Amino acid sequence: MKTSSEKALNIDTQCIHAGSEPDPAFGAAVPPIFQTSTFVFKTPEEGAARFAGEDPGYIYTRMGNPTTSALEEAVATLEGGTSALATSSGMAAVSTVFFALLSAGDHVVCSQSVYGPSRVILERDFSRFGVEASMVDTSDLEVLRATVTDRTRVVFVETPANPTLAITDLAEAADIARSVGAVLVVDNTFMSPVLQQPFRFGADIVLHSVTKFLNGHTDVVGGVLVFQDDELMAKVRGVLHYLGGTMDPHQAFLVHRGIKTLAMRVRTAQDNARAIADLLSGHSEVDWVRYPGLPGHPQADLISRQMEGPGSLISFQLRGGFDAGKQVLSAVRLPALAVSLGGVESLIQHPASMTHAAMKPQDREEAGITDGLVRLAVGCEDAEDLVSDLKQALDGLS
Ligand code: LCS
Repeated sequence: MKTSSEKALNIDTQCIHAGSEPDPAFGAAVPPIFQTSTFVFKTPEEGAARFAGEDPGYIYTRMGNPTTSALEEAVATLEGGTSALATSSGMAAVSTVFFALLSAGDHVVCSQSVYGPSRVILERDFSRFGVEASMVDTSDLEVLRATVTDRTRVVFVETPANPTLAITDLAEAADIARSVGAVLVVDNTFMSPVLQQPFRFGADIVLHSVTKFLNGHTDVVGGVLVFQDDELMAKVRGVLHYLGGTMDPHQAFLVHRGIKTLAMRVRTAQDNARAIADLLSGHSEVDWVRYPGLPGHPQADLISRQMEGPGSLISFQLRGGFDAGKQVLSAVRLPALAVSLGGVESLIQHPASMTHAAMKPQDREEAGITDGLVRLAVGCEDAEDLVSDLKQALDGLS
């Protein structure tokens, strides 16, 4: 199936077919795993032409591999991009973008609530190279507008944000970034392209931890960067290929296989999350619930404009604070007590002591990551089973 015709197809169809041309050697129906570190040149001239960029053939797996290329084509198609670069982890995608686009004296603006390490590398590591970072509430557009300067080269947004589920208006953020000549990078991990396609709102780079929904089976760590602009892609690709955070072909094969069921997994998990959010919001032991699908959400208009659905991540706090949270983490039988999200299995964790533990306590508080916040990544189990399990854990508190 050709990429040009895939663009017009629905995302459910794209998930199954994108990047899955029959293998030209034997007609294998799915892209084979080219488990090789290097590629043999027929002649010295061919090798030289490949290095010179005059022959598009493969050279060395750190710089490209057919199995990885097939995955990249699939993700680019799903996101409405023109090209993609698969990376060894989501953090390899994040750090490669920062390395490629930031120099000493540059300024970066980052959502204050993001996956902990994404901001910690800016504050702890990129600061050592003279990059200045501002962590702000990007869901407040006035704040974002007031923070960018003519030195801002990157605006990095996660929406919905990990773990507060704060939502940033992507079209407005893109305008603000553009007004100072900065690149808008959107971490779309929580939504997947099934529920949100940031290029439609003006993003320049879309990234994912494919460890999550795209792979979906809790057995691979990986990342991807997606582009619409060839020059921007070439700049990032050059850095990725030499820094070395490339994806391995076996990883790529598994992620590509996972993508075939992405749309159905995302929707099943979302249906389950809606049922669980209803239970939580009506339960007397629950202090508050954050879930973009709850009625009366203050950003309901933006949510319906920007997102195809509320997704399957829920954050909540119990009246009994973290002590009660710990009890629930131990009392649930189905969600495993583990970090990560986006797999078919439900997972539950405590961000302040786990995924966001490396942040300073004051930064966590400012970002709304309270000590009592519990994050539930809802999976694809049966909705009734999940609801009754969570209910017995909550009822056990009273
Ligand atoms: N971006 C987001 C939004 C994430 O949630 C994560 C990981 C990353 C990037 C980094 O991706 P990785 O290198 O792990 O593939 N989030 C995790 C989480 O919430 N729990 O464990 C990992």
